[in-house]
Amino acid sequence: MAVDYTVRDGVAVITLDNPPVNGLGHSTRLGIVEGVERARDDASVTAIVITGAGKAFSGGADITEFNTPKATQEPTLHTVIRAVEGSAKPVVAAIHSVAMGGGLELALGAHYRVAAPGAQIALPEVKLGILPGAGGTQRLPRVVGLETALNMIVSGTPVLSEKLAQTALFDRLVEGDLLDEAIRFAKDAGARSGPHPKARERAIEHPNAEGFIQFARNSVAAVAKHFPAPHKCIDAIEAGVKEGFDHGLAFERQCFLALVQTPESRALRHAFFGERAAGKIADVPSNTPVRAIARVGVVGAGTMGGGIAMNFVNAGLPVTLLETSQEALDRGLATIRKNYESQVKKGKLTPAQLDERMALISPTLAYGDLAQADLVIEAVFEELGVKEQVFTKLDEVAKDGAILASNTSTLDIDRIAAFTKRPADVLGMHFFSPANVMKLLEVVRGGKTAKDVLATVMQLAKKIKKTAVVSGVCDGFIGNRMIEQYFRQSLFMVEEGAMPQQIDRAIEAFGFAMGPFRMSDLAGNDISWAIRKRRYAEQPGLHYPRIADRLCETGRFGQKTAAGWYDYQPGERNARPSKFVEDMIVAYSKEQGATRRAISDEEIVGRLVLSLVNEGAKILEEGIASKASDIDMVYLTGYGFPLHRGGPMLYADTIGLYNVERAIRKYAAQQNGDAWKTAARVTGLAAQGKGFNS
Ligand code: T1G
Repeated sequence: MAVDYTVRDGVAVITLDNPPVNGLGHSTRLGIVEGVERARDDASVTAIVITGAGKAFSGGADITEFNTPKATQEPTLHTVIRAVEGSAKPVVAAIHSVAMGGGLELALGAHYRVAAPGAQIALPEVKLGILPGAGGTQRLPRVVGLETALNMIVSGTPVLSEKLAQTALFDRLVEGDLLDEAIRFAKDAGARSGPHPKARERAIEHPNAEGFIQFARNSVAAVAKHFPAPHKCIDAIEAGVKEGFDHGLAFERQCFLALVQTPESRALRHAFFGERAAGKIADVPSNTPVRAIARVGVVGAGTMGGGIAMNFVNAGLPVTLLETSQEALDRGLATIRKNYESQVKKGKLTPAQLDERMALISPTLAYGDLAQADLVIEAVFEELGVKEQVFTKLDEVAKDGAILASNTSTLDIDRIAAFTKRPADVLGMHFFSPANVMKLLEVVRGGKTAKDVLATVMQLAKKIKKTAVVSGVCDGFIGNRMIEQYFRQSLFMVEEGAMPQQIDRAIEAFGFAMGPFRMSDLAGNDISWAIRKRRYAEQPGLHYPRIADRLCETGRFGQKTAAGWYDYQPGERNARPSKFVEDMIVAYSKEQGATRRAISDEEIVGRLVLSLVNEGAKILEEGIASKASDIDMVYLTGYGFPLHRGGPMLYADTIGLYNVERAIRKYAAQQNGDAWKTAARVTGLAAQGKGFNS
């Protein structure tokens, strides 16, 4: 049973014991009700304490039960809370570490609550696309006030227990032994005659509730563009304010049942578990010993090297930063300092912290200064010969056991590892620009990369707050390999009849932050031009649209030349459709003898997104990615795929692989060449009626 029951000094102690976070799964819910009834029937018991074993009071409902029969199997959380709140003997919730979601709602059903300082108190359901579904929208405003409750519920952000100590949420903040104090408190309460206080009976006081709620609605509108849950949170709170507790509770229940079925909630829950699943590698046990990383070396102080260095410095790790010239080194350090100074200006960093962080960086021109580094990451020019020089040198100077990582975005890690006598210590750590901001880190596992090296880097990624996804070795790993097909389709569609601005508008309406042409103008059209030239040389038979080459031949590299697919006013970043580019495109199509046709937004979105899905399916087939949710995490954290869609692979599941396969067949029929060879994984899963994530 996921609940322990003991009696101490006439007080029944019900301890939630359902690792890892005392999720309120069915067996835990049952245990609580049985504990309350057992205490009720025991004349020697005068009061009840509910507390949590391990690292949480409770992390809330068991999300893994959602949309399964267990989630609504009695006793539901409502039933549990009614049993607690209806107990004639006083119930004290003793909270430590974490009280979130249903866990906080359970505590709100208790008559009293005592907490240790530092406990994270939250109703984070909105982050899962739902809302507190067990009375949180009704009880929390009654104990912490309307404004604090609404902000907590709509943001889902945890508040530390001591910050709420002066509210009616807590009767006491306990510095000493929490359980001892809770039992003492319960014993005293038990000695007092009832009835004992119930949060539901308190009034919600606010001088202008209606005005505040309207203000909250206006401020939520901006952040909740693609998500229904924040609005529903406010609706449920408002129902309780206007119509009273019971009506509010019933309305909250309706909202919860509606939201938990939405694709947006499914996407957010998918991302929640996907983030955690990414850190698990099937053949690397979670207890694999890791190497100590106390000092990091970074080779290259350019945009990437500087950003990479900042990640480790931000986590308090000293970094030795190597460059080939003093001028390059000074420039790199100046950029890092400028980045920190802008954070100081925004109040995100104090001047003292800026100095502390800069002091953690040891600039050098000598490879020998990397000898003590436990991990060295190279971020030098993307050319195999240069990588060879660097890794040959690193192999000479780095200490035994040092991990040697390449930030390469496309080159073969196995070939790089072969430049050293220690291939087991070599892997890829592909950061995304700007490296100190983007959450995604592709960890590229070479054929010889040792398991403890992988485990070490995956743990280190958490420390530097990155979402690390393991990729096998192939051209472009996971993200760039897929985005290549996406850009390829965008160029085909320009040649066939669409204009850049139509394509960008269509995919941005789907939810991407930036369409392919604005993105290319931002990154620099010459970057992708260089990659295409390499591609043409490697795969001469490849059918590739050449319109982008034509653009680059005119020198229109994007924002950096104030002209790309779009025109830009000097110093401005907003993209203006370009008559020159439109004329060039029309002339090109004519030159190719192609008859331009109108292409619908639906076809644009379908071809762009399904080109990602189809390539992602091939990546799964080849074992480059081990699970579909890893691919989704790459796209959600590194490529601006809309979070409310859950990633390309979940989106494919949402529309159904049967429909994905039909659409791919349609695109293949209308477009010559090999662009649309349906992945066997798509066909296979569609035939079984399955999805990538089922
Ligand atoms: N349900 C199921 N599993 C959960 C879980 C949950 N609520 N919370 C965490 N886990 C798993 C997680 O997947 C991971 O699994 C392990 O626990 C450790 O998590 C009615 C309906 C509590 C702050 O949204 O924010 O209540 O990878 O790595 O960093 O209104 O987990 O080990 O197999 O995150 O110490 C609302 C979500 C639910 C809280 C701990 N509650 N969890 O952080 O560990 S909906 C939440 C968290 C609800 C009611 C509604 C964090 C944490 P594995 P972790 P951590």
